[in-house]
Amino acid sequence: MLILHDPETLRHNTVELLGSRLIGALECPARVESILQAIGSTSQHILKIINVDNDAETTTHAVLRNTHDHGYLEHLEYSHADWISAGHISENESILPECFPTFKLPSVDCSNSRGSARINIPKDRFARTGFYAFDMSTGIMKDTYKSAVASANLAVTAATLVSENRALSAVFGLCRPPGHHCDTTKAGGYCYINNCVVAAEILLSRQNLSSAICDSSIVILDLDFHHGNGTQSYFYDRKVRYISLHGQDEYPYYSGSESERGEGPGEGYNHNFPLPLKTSAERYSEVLGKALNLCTSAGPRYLVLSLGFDTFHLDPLGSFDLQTHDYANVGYQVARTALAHGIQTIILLEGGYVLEKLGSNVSSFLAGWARATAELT
Ligand code: SP5
Ligand code: ZN
Repeated sequence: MLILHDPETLRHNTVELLGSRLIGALECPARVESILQAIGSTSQHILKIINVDNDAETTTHAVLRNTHDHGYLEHLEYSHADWISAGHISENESILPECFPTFKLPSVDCSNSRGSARINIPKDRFARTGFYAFDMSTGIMKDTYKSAVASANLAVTAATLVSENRALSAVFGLCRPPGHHCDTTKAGGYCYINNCVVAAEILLSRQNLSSAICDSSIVILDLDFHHGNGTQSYFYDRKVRYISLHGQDEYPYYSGSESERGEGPGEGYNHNFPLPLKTSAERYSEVLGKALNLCTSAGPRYLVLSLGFDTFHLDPLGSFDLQTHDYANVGYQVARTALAHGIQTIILLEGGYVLEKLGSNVSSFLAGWARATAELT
């Protein structure tokens, strides 16, 4: 497995309101450090260090502008400095929202966003932070934008490498911050830029396709414990299949039900598998089998795998019952399906918050992947 990492992704380190406490965000640099340490101790994988300043960055900025709201991107890039110059925070503090635009107003401006009516952008800088966020777990600190771009750049690089080399069966981007909760206009759930959207659009553009037209060449499978509301919403009216296994009635609370099947041209392309509290590894594997059957049904060329490890039994933000050795089976199951169908996989890291175990869980997943690869190639 080719694994991609950019040290710039380690700079983002912020706060969140969890329960009623303002704490250091559980999504922290030590997560990726734990993974690097674990994969460093085996020689089975190739770790490639990417620097966001390389050629791919131009492509990354282009795909960001094509997929994400421009006002939102500017907010990510400049709001921290703006708050500093206004004297509201010091260099090492983070911005958090205080008020969200949930009011029903007579004057709405739908012109700058697809799908949802938008309230006018507030002039007040405190208010603007709420306009561009949907929760309080997504603080903006001085390096957030740099890390988010580096994270997205890993998705771009993974997608580019896979599309340039048919023999490369899988590339794993150690993305952080994660992406699947971001809907391209708002930050939330530790996500600022939707890396999965970015990877999918790169894969499509390199085939001279766009998600706006019929396309079955890519399929997205989301195995983070939480429903990928942002990814679902981006593809909801498009013919790109999105499949998610996640905790039922858990964060982000307002999406992820089985009844969400896609709309318009995308109707029938969205598949949610909400699973109850304490779902066992056996049950998880059974549902994953169904999801993988859906993945292969239209003969895709690429699988984009949003991979979270917050399905771990000890995760503070999850409630499933997977243990370290179970990730080997998850890796094996996905890899067998992908390899048997000639599908190339782009794996993007999403959640997983048990720092001491995240590295071993990722290693276990990779060992399962390697076993399937050894059997099938
Ligand atoms: C990428 C990702 O995994 N984001 C998740 C963000 C979740 N943030 C808020 C979670 C609130 C959880 N409440 C306690 C649940 C304990 N089972
Ligand atoms: Zn998650």
